[in-house]
Amino acid sequence: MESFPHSSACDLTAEIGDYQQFPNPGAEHAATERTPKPKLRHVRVVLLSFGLLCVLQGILNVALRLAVREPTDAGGTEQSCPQGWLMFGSSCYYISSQRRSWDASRQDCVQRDADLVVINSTQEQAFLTGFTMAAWVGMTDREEEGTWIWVDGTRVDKDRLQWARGQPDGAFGGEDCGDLRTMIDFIGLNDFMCSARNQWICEKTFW
Ligand SMILES: [Ca+2]
Ligand SMILES: [Ca+2]
Repeated sequence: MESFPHSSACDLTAEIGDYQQFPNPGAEHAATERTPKPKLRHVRVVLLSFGLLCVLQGILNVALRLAVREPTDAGGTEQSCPQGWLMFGSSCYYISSQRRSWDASRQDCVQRDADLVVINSTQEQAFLTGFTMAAWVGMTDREEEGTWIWVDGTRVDKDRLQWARGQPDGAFGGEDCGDLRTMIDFIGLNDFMCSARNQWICEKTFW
């Protein structure tokens, strides 16, 4: 990169040096008397301009740093996730290492100022796939068998999201809670017994 500070400083000092070498016809005589060696003067000018440039650079650095930091200090638009959470799109995700029932998992999310994850897109599903073999997500068909609802009240778009092979199957006398599977030959959403113990995924959005 040509804009590297040192290279620009060198160019500038060279220019000043060249300029100093041009004779000043009016004061030539007096000048040579006051400063007997023009070469020494040349070196002094170079050193002085280099010093000045360094000072300027320092001031610029501080000013830039302040300018960059200011908006984040003011707060508001900065987007970051709590430590240990993952960021994707405009959401933060917590993936538990423990295993709990669907209800206990949801409770944990609420305590973290979040809720079980609502999967809104195939991209979001793809992002969350692979972290665990099975993790609770925020969908249930408790209210009406076969009608899957997210914890935010929206309906699960059954056709758009990927279900694991043959799911939902309502096995074991009805499975009313949803999890996300990443197992060999069994990848995608699945309905499962709410009382089973799974890992879980919490989500909180920036806005
Ligand atoms: Ca979501
Ligand atoms: Ca199932």
